[in-house]
Amino acid sequence: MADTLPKLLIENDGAVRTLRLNRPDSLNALDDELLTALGRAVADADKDKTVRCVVITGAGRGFCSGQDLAAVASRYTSNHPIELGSHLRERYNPIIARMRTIEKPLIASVNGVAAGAGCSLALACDIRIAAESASFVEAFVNVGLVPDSGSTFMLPRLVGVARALEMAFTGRKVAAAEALQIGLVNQVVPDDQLAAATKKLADKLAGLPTRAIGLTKRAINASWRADLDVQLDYEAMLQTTAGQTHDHREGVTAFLEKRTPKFTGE
Ligand code: T3D
Repeated sequence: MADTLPKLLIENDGAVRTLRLNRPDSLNALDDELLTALGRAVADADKDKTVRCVVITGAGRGFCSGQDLAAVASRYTSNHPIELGSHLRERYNPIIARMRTIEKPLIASVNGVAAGAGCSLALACDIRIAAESASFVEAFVNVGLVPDSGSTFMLPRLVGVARALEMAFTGRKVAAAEALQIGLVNQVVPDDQLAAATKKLADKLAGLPTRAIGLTKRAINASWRADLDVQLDYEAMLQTTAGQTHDHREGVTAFLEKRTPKFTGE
């Protein structure tokens, strides 16, 4: 049956923008229409100064089941050679790259299973908060594929090489409790408290100095390809920028005046 609902719901709550994948019948599988909408929504949130924290979550019982395999069924019934690289380069890679460079905090609120590229989507967020019933599946091997959409980059950095390889080789389901234990998620909460816990964290992050947070993300991303001397210099450069923000001046002034700072994100 064709989808009749918008495949991506965009919700604003103060300075927090939530992007809700909305194809619950397929556990929010990614077809081209949803990928296009998600790519646009991440870019829009990046450009919109009123947005100071972005949440990605799923409707229904799944977070995201990765590539919609039903939508590409025709590949497997024709004799044409299958070429997946161009699909990734065109559709997935720009979204993941933008998620890693958007200079505002990005939270995955993982409400259910995150599989294949859906797992990669969660990994590309800055912080993961998971419901107790959520799980993570590097499902690629189950369909004879290599982890993509950044999983081979993010996963070993989060959980270490041995665990990353084991998850990728076996394609087994990692439950939320184990995900917390191995550093794959930051927090696990009872299912009925996920929305409230996500809101609490998102509101907190949205009220912080957004420029400093963005520059921090830039610095930590850069550290993966730098040596210490280069990184020290980069920190000094970014601190010059942070030092010129309104929020830096406000933070120090508020401290000296013994009051709570009012950060504006500028
Ligand atoms: O261009 C390219 O192809 C390259 C890009 C590749 C990136 C990738 O993401 S490759 C990996 C693709 N994803 C998968 O292989 C995951 C497939 N799904 C599953 O393994 C399982 O569904 C889950 C582990 C995610 C969840 O299992 P479970 O038992 O909780 O649910 P279920 O019963 O399997 O699924 C519920 C429904 O969602 C079901 O539909 P139905 O029978 O109720 O009508 C199922 O077919 C549908 N569904 C789940 N995943 C997908 C999907 N439909 C389309 N595509 C899916 N990926």
